[in-house]
Amino acid sequence: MNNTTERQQTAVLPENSAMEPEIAHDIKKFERDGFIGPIKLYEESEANDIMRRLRAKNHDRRHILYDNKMNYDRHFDIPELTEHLTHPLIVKYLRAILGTDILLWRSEWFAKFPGTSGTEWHQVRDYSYTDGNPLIVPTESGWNAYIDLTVWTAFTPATRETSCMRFIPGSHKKFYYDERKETSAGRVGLYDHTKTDSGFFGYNFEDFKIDPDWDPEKSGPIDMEMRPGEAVIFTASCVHGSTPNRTERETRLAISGRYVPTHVRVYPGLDKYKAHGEEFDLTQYATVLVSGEDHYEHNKIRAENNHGQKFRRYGA
Ligand SMILES: O=C(O)CCC(=O)C(=O)O
Repeated sequence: MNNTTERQQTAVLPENSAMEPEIAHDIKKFERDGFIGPIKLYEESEANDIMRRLRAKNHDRRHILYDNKMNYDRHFDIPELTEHLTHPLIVKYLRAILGTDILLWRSEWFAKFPGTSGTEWHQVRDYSYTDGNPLIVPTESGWNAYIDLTVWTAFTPATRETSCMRFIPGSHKKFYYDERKETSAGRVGLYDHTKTDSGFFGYNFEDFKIDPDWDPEKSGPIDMEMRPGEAVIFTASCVHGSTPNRTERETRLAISGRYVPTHVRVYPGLDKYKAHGEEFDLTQYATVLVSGEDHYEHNKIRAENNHGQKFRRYGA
C-alpha cells in the first residue's frame, strides 16, 4: 500500500491565466509534472558573458540589500540580475501559470563548488521550514493552488557531474513533506555553518517527511541536464533536489528567481526573518512588479534597483 499522505494538492491554473498558444503544450506538461524545461533564454555565448559579469560584480557589495552569506535579492544591486529576472520569456510562462499580476519576491544564487554534495530532496510550500514563520501567504486562492514559482537558470553547464536539478514528476499533487513540523536542525540559534554542505544547506529535510519510509529515489526521479542560458520553471511543491558536484574544478552556478501572484502576502507581519543562520532586515526590502497591476497593495513594491535603474514590467 502506498502510505504517503492522501492529502491532495489540486493545483489549477487561475482564471486570469494568460496563455500564449506557442507555450500551451509546455504549460500542459507543467500541470502534469510540476516543472517545465529546459527553456532557452540566452545563447551560450551570451550566458557566458553574463556569468563573467556576475562573478565580477558579486564582490562589489556596496549597494547590497543584506550583506550576509546567503546572497539573496542581488537583483537590487547587480544590474545583470535586474535584467535577467524580468526576462520577457520567463514572464510569459509565469503569466500562464500565475495569472497576469506577478511579483518577483526573492532571488538566490546556487553555486555548487567542486566536491560539494547535492541538494537534498525537498518540497516547499510557504518557506516556514526556515524558522517556523510562513514567508508567503495567499489571500485569494487556497493552499493547493499555484502560489509560488521558481525559475532556475543555469549560467554554467549543469550536468550530472557538475550538479543538475532533479525532480519527481507529478509530486506537486501530494504533500510528502510538512514544513510546519517541529525540527531543531537549522533553526535559529542551532544553525551550524559547518553543515551547509550537507542535506539542505544546514537543515535536515528528512525531519519534515510525512512518511519516513517514502523513498524519492524509488518514485521515478528525473535528472535535468542543462546548458548555460537554459532555465527550468517549477513549483517548489514539486519534490526537487540536485546531484553532487563530482568534478575537481568546475563550479556550477545557477540563479533562482521566485515569483508570486499579487494576492500573496510576502513576509507577512515581519520586519526581519532568519534563514540558513543569517538574519534578513526587511527595512529596504520590497517586491518587484514584473507583470500586470497590483490591486491588493499587500506588499511594498520597488520600481527601481539600488542604482536607480528601472525594473522591466512585461508589456509596459
Ligand atoms: O541549485 C540547487 O542545487 C537547488 C536549487 C533549489 O532547490 C531551488 O532553487 O529551489
